[in-house]
Amino acid sequence: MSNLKVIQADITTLKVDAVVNAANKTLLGGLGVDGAIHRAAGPQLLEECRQLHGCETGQAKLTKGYNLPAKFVIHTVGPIYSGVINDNNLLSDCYINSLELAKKNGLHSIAFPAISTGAYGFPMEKAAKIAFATVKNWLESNSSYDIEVLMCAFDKKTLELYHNELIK
Ligand code: AR6
Repeated sequence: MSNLKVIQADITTLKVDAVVNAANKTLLGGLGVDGAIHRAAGPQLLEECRQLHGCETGQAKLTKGYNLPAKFVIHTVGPIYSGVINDNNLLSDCYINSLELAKKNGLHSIAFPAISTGAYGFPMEKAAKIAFATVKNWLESNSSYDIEVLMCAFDKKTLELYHNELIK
């Protein structure tokens, strides 16, 4: 049985098979959740990321978790919000491709941050609707695969929004 949960946490503290990183196309680190994940994982993460030669928006790539409690990191690149419809599709792709990568690697728990809602400017409410609709749909379409999905809110306001989306 798969399940979807909402939590408020620093994603770098979560003991899951994979944490998702809201990275940029270089995959060479940055601020926000990306910076926090690289700091907590240690310099070996950047070394492995250098071998990946970047990542396109909406796509996802896997590395080890190094010093993180999580075994792996799934790096995905959210869209920089500009208000066009394609932003929504690309954000949805981030969730789908991360889940597909987790499944392909036999991972059974994954934690997502609120991709694109910080530096990349995606409105939180809109992003939350897309994130939950996408993940629920993926879980339904992959109901024979067991995976626990944690939607990780960094602050209380996001947690409340996430709770509302969870029960919809
Ligand atoms: N745990 C969980 N969530 C967090 C954490 C954390 N430790 N830190 C921040 N958040 P952002 P983006 C939340 O800016 O918008 C980087 O420089 C935060 O509150 O990290 O996809 C990359 O290198 C927000 O809701 O990612 C890229 O250049 C959410 O994570 C760019 O920022 C995403 O905020 C990506 O921007």
